[in-house]
Amino acid sequence: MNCLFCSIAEGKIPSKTIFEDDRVLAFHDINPQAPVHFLVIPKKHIATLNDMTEEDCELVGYMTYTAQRLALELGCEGGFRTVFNCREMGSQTVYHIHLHVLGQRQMNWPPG
Ligand code: D5M
Repeated sequence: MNCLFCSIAEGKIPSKTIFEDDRVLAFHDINPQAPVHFLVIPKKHIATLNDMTEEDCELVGYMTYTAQRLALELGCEGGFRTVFNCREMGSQTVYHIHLHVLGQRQMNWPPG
């Protein structure tokens, strides 16, 4: 399977890693949209949120907890945004789920 984020998780493609354990990897986004912009991915390949099953609930919850913990470590105690883009209409470009974490600037609503 040819998946960019699986290759990053396997260390075959370098990334600016922030945190890694046996379940998740967090790394800085290559095209940051805020002073803090990193991605949290599961090491397990799940293509889109539509492909998540009930057995993935704990893993996705752990991704969210990792996002929160790292956002605070990176100085986002005033708030931050998390985003899962899903498929074409959600503007997903990399088909391995990833939680965007953006911070250190004022976010607006609704997003574009
Ligand atoms: O977002 C996919 C995100 O992945 C987008 O913000 C760029 C980022 N990206 C793509 N390639 C890399 C590498 N190699 N390192 C770090 N970040 C990367 P989406 O939600 O799918 O639109």
